[in-house]
Amino acid sequence: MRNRVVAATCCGLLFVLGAGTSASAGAASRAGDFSADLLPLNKDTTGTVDLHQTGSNLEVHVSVDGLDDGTHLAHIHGMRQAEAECPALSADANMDGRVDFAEGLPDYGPVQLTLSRGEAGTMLDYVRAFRHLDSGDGIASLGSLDQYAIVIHGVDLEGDGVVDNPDVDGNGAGEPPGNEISMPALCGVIE
Ligand SMILES: [Cu+2]
Repeated sequence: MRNRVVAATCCGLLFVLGAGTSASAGAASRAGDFSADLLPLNKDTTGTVDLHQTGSNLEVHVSVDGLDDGTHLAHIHGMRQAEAECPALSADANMDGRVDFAEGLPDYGPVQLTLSRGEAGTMLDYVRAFRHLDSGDGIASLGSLDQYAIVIHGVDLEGDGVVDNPDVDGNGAGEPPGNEISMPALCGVIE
């Protein structure tokens, strides 16, 4: 039950932040292989994401090891027709030593596509297929993938070894600096 509450809180926030960006992209047929090297943001580990796009089909392979145990959301982030980047530590506006979800937004942009489906643990290794990416049907009309970035979320802030608390500050707000679920762990630009 606790996990369900956590997920609802988190995804509500992400949905709001991702709203208003669903401009339609061209319906041109696209094909290609892309990849993102996931580099440390708030967690000192690495990973890779391979993406294979054929027309309106997209297959994604997420591979990460060395995460904190617990929940790990994974998204394609970005602003259409703009270059999504991964934030530098200089984006840490409140100087708490981490680039939280909100602090990173100007660089990686809002959520465009959720890759995760409730995965948890220290290692992620899954392949997932998506469809209709160029059809403008409201799922995602992403266009060329190399304008986006991938963010893997979930960092243990309390030191209990588990990513499970969206409100470490305990004020009921679930604000990004104290949100283990939304805290970005790794980021990689799609190339
Ligand atoms: Cu995300």
